[in-house]
Amino acid sequence: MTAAAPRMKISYATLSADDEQLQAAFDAAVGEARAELGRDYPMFIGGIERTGDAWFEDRSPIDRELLVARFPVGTRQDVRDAIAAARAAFPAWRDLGWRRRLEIIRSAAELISERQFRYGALMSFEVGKNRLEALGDVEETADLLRYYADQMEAHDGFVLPMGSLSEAEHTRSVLKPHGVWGVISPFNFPMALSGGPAAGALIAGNTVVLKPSSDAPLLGWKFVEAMREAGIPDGVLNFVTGPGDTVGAELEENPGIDGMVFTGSYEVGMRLYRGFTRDYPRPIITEMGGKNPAIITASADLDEAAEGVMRSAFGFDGQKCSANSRVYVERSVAPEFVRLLVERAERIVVGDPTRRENWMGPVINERSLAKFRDAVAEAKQDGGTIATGGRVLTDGDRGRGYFPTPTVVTGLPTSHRLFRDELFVPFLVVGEVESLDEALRLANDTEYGLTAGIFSHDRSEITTFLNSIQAGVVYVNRRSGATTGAWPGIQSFGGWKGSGSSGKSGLGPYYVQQFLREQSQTVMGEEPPPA
Ligand code: UN1
Repeated sequence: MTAAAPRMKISYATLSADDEQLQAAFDAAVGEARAELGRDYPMFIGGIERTGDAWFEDRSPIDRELLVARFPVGTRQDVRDAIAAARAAFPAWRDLGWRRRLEIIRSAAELISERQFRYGALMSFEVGKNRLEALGDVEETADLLRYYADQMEAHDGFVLPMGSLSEAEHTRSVLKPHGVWGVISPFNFPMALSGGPAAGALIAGNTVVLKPSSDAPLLGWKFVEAMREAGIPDGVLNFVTGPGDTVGAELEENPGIDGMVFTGSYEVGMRLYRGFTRDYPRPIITEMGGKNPAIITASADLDEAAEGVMRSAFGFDGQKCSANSRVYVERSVAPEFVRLLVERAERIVVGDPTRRENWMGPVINERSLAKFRDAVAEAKQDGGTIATGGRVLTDGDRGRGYFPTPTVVTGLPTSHRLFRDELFVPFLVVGEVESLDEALRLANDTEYGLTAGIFSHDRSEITTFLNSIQAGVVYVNRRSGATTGAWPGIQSFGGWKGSGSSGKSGLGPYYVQQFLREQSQTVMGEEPPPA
């Protein structure tokens, strides 16, 4: 970035789009990013760049004619080599000690923060995030590295003196790394959900093979770039690209992988969960989908509710597993709530998200757009009303990308599948309910349990909600996002039920421990040597 680039704290919830300095810095970064598009990038195996015979294209969802980058079509052999390199690098990385590991991770975090505009602009081209969402994703990555590093330090490397049954006995609990972790990351937070899980594993002393989404490998690559510049030793963080059914499958099946983090859909996550533990119980952290509800009671501030729902339903086109995709609103306030929501949705400007004026960009690919079209058609056919949206914009430049409009559907029965299935598009269904109890019953009647929100100004309703909602991340009266926008060290982010497997959340205080296994050490007589 240019010398004038400001250094700002950017999160999803706190940033103002009116900041002129920020907008100017982003404009400059877009120009630089554009000049950087269209290059070929290698995989990294044991610190060595590797390409191959075949390439796949990473094209921008803003404009199909825009080639963002090309990456190698990795093979099973590439993955085997990456796993072997990670195994070979493991003992030295483990024995380096956590203090030294933290220095490397923390300097990578600084590099990522310094480059927030450059990486943010590239991300905007690669996945279609608007400026603030892209900058937020980059800074979230840096904060994840910092926060997980702090965790290791706060627990003094997870060595804990235990009790003893006699004076001659010294016992401690030591958490130790497993070995090699696979990280499979999604397109929607291409940097934070590559960097966060990889950092968790690395801080704990494991080595990593990272496979990014084929829809968005570039920001995973940029994370690895920053880590390499920060001094991560060769072989500690390997990077492979290619299809799920070869590269992903090898990660799942290869016994040289000791643990796995997967973020993505419920279908793929559950298949992986079963496959990965087929022969023995290897740890696997899966973060899967959501069908996240917002409940609006008669005591809500409807303006606050409409704003919070709008931001979480349509931010990044609803392509967050935290997105708000269904609303249960008390009948008496439903018409007014829908009016306020529609008014806001219609003010959203849709278009090239690298440009300041556009708040909503494209969805990631043709398949997503088809899903959107099908949902609209199905809603109409089954008697729903398209309160706003329902269209795909194809005029001018937008015809070269995938631009749905923010869509609100009313009038469908709450038993309809559009209240049940995750779509990952800007499509929100609103159902009317008689009571909070009915809303909670419907909200919980799902295989998912990721995020949820309520808008209510009645203390007892809020208590009831907090006591009975089945979700890992919940928000009350949050104008900046009814169900989205968790931040490292502030909101732990993890799913219950079909949304996540571990019961401990990303972004939270118990994350790093999941990459470690416990050893009890009893030494008789003398004090044990340092752990
Ligand atoms: C995801 O969508 O995969 O709370 C994760 C949020 C983000 C995380 C979303 N921090 O919206």
